[in-house]
Amino acid sequence: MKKITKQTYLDWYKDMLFWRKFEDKLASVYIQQKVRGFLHLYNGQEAILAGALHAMDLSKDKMITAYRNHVQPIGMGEDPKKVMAELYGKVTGTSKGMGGSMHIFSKEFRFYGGHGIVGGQIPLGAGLAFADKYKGSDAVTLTCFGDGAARQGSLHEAFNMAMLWKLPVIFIVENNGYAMGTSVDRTANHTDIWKLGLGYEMPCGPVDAMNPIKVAEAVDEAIQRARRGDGPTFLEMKTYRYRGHSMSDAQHYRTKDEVEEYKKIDPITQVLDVIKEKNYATEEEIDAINKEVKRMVRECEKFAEDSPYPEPQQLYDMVYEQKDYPFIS
Ligand SMILES: Cc1ncc(C[n+]2csc(CCOP(=O)(O)OP(=O)(O)O)c2C)c(N)n1
Ligand SMILES: [Mg+2]
Repeated sequence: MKKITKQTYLDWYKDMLFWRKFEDKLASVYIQQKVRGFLHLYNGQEAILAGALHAMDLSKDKMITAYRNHVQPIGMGEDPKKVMAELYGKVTGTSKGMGGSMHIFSKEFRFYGGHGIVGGQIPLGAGLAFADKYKGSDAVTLTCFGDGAARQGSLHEAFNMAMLWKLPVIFIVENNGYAMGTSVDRTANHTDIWKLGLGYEMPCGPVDAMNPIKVAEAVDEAIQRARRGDGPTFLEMKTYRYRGHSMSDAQHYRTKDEVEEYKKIDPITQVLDVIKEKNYATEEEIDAINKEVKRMVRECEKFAEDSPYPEPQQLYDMVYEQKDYPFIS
C-alpha cells in the first residue's frame, strides 16, 4: 500500500470534508424541492470511502454499492458537477438526468452504481470480479452494501460462488447500525455480521470504520489477497450515519444522544486532530482548505442550477428495441 503521509492526511481531510459538504448542500436543495425523489446521505460513513480509495488502484479496480452512492463516484474520479447535475435531473448529469439519486453510474471511472434493490448489487459485484478473472485482469472489485442487505439470500449465493471460483472481490458490509428504522440486533440473533464469512471459510473480520487508516489497512490486505488469486474477503465496517435513512425519516428509533456520541469519533475530526497534533498544516492552511471546499460545492450547485433539463424526446433514446421480437404481434 502507498505510505500514509502528511499529504494523505491533508487529502483525506479535504476529500471527506468535500463529500460531507456536498451532501449537506444536497439536503438543503432537497428541502427547496430542487432535488426530488429519495435522497440517502453518507454523512458519517466517509472514512470507508477515504480508506478504501487509498488502498485501491484507481486505474483498474472497480466499485459497486447501494443507493447511498453520491460520493463514491466522485472519489473514483467522476466530476462532482456532473453528479450534482444528475441529482437535479439535468441533462448534464452522469446519466443525462435520467438516473437520479439512487442510480449514479460512471463506467469511465469503473463505478458500477447505484442500486435501489437491497442486496441486488452483491451478486453483480461478484459478476464484475468474475469478468476480470475470466479476462485475466488482476483488477479487484469492491462490493459494498448495508447491514440490512447482509440478511438477503443473494449474499449467500454470491459468497458461495466467489469462494468456489476464488473471485477477486471484497465484500464490504457498511454496518451503520440500522436498516431504515430497524436496528441490527432486531434483524438476527447475532450482531457480528462479519461472522457470516466463516460459513464459507472466507477470510473475514471487523474494522473500525470511523478511522480511514484502519479501513485502508484492512482493504489493502484484502486487495493483495485478491490480486494474488487467493479470492474474496468479507469486511464488516463498523460505522454510523448521522442523518436519517432518507430525507423523510423522523428517527424515532434512536436518541439524539446516540448520534452525538458517534460525532465524538467523527472521521473528519479524527483526521483533523492528527493534522493539528503533528503540525501538518497551520490554521491558515486549514482555513484555505475549508474555503476551497466551499467554493467547490458552490461551483457544483451553480453548474447544476444553470444546466437545462433533458428534452422529453430523450425518454425514447434509451429504450431497448428488438424489431423481430417473437412474442409480440
Ligand atoms: C429487496 C428490497 N427490500 C426492501 C427495500 C426497501 N428498503 C430500502 S432501503 C432499506 C434498508 C436497507 O438498509 P441497509 O442495507 O442497512 O443500508 P443503509 O440504508 O443503512 O445504508 C430497505 C428495507 C428495497 N429497496 N429492496
Ligand atoms: Mg444500515
